[in-house]
Amino acid sequence: MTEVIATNRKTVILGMGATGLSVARFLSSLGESFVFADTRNEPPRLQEVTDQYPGVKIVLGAFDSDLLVNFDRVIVSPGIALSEPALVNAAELGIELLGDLELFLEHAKAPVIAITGSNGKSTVTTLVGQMANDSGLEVGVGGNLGTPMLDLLDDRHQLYVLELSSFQLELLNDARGAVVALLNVSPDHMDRYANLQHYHAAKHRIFRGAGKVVVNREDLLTKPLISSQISLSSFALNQPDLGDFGILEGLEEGYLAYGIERLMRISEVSIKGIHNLANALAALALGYAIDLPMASMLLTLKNFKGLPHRCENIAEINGVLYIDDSKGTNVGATQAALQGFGSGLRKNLILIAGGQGKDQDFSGLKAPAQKYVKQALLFGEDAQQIADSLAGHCDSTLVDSLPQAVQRASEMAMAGDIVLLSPACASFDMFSGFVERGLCFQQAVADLSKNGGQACS
Ligand code: UMA
Ligand code: ADP
Repeated sequence: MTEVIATNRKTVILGMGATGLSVARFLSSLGESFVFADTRNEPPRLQEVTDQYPGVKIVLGAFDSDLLVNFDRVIVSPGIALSEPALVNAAELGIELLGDLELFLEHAKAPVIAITGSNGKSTVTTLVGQMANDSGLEVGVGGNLGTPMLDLLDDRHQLYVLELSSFQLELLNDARGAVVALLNVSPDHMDRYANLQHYHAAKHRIFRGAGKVVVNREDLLTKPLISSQISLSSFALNQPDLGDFGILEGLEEGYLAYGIERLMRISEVSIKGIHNLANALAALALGYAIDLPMASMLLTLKNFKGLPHRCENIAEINGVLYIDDSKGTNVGATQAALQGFGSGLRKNLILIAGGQGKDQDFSGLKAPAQKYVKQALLFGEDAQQIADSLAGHCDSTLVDSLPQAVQRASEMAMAGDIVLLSPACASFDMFSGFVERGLCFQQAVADLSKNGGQACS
């Protein structure tokens, strides 16, 4: 049980989402009082908060710039940007700003593995958690993945595995000896950051105070910039040096390897796609860093089927494969999916993409679209922007909705083609999140088979 340490500190929790509520539960368990504030007039979980914390003050609506001046400590939810004037003001006044991560690390009694990157975080976090679990450890797995990290705290746990977003890292000052990984860096959340350097700087905060570091040796942006004595190992899809993870004898028929040691045939890895081999190697490097037994980790890798809505094979209708990659929410992810499913022989992909572009530059899609995409079907808020980027590289058509895109795709697909939903965008213009978008796609595909399998024209 958590020790009760009541204080007179005046604390405000900013944000009444999953994180804010977990912070409230945590502070309550310590006997500490707090105030809630949320920029929204009607945050979705308001009723739950008023029911659970009847005496607690709640401030709703746009923050006044002096909202925080009378507090000692502000606990900021990841969805709130630090550029919010009330936070800028509080920082200038020397008021303590922190996120749930700092609180978590302060109170976690077991070792922590922390994973960030632009893509692959959820897959690697889940896989490492499964490896630890299969090797007999009591493990808490969460963070950006879904379960707020403070809800994981439990003295029975022997290990924590956290997925961390750039938002959650913005206020981190000391990783307190955690084993950390930065998987890859490509542009994302450009509506929150002034430029790629700012996003990169947020990601790199994971290295502060880290015990061991795992990086991607083929992605220079993942390497720590400061020289340090931290123990560093790497993974990538090429031949590894001694002490690193990689591939021997090529991607076609080769092996996952540790230095010169062959570990497992690539064909035995269940999760498909080249990007998932990188994820598998990252997971092995992290597990190795905390001494998980190699044989057990390799067995987990053989059995791990991957997460829903990440390059998930959902149906084959009249020889046409339908893939749900709804979690492909930025250009880097969609590039990986196009490269993973594109055929070298002919243009075999019908790409369904679009949504909220988060101020991204879509030009990174041009080359893989030119090579693999016979038709792009684009929907949502920033569909036109994607169409403009793809002009001259593949045929594009704007459609009104995702089900309409699926219908059109089924009419133009031939046996051997793949219909790939990999939106390169957030979903919030039309859906509650990537899960709802993926389920909508799956339903539209199921409707095709019900209607007699119109996937082949
Ligand atoms: N918001 C306001 N005003 C506020 C507070 C929040 O408008 O005062 C808005 C935010 O802009 C955002 C939404 O409310 O649109 C939720 O923000 P939040 O900070 O309250 O989020 P939580 O419900 O606490 O969920 C957060 C993560 N969400 C974000 O970082 C936006 C969840 O990641 C995470 O699972 C959860 O904590 C538990 O750790 C989700 C996510 O989309 C899956 N993450 C982004 C991503 O993966 O790309 C970073
Ligand atoms: P995240 O949690 O970082 O969003 P996920 O594991 O949920 O990552 O994968 C989301 C999508 O990102 C996948 O559906 C795939 O399109 C892409 N992806 C996954 N791993 C990688 C990787 N290592 N490199 C590039 N893209 C990837």
